[in-house]
Amino acid sequence: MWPLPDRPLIMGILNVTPDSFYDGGRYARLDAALHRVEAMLEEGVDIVDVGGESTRPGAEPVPLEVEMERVVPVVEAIRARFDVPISVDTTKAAVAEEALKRGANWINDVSALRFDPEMVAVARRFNAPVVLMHMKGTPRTMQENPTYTDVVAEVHAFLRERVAFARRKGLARILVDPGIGFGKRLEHNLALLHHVDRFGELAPVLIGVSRKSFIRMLGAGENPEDRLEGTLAAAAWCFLKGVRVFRVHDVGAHRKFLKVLQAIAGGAA
Ligand code: HH2
Repeated sequence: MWPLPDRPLIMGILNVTPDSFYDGGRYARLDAALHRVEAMLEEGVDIVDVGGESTRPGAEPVPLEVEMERVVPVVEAIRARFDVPISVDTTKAAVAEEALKRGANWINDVSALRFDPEMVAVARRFNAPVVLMHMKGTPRTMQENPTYTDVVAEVHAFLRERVAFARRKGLARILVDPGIGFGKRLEHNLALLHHVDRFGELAPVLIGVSRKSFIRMLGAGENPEDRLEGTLAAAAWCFLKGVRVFRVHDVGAHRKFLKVLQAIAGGAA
């Protein structure tokens, strides 16, 4: 799926983990994961993002073999049954490579090619679109007192450098993501969302706000289950600010929501 179509894309989250903050444990079994993909397709998903390592604050890294065992069979089974683009949410080049060999299409690397020096070569070999996300620190430590002088300028400079690095290494299919919740306090997340259009100067923007804790901090949903309205409000803002890909748990809700926004934005009768 490149170049990106000129409409907002919905990336459906499929965490095949025991511990993700919202869907942890739900899709760890292969049949449950496949049912979830089928439901997402019925709801209008554009690309399924398969992840085998939780990156919620405080999460411990998962050993390579464990992540492989979680991700690779699921990618293979999705590819065998469904005609849907697949993204692999990993920072490990070996996981990305195996997933791409079995039919995955995109790499979603929350470390922006920093954690594994082999990742860039894998992306180049498969000519895969790559999501470069900003994170301060690692998931285990990132929420320990994150500080910025000017969060928007700092994240912009980081992503600009990462895009330049990726281009230098021969990658041409790049998206950027300011990394909501990854080493950010509430005010940092709000500033990044407020100015999210700025990142569009660098590359098409992907955003992941789905049910995240900044929504709780705004008093709009104590538990992840209660945060759909807040998620959709953030999605509406991002749509109006030119975000191209929405990484979400609730595919159907976003599809309906974006249909109406698109129609109004386009002035359709
Ligand atoms: N957020 C999460 C994971 N991967 N990738 C990108 N590009 N952008 C994001 O904002 C993003 C991401 C965290 O959310 P989730 O997958 O729902 O939870 P967990 O990390 O606990 O598995």
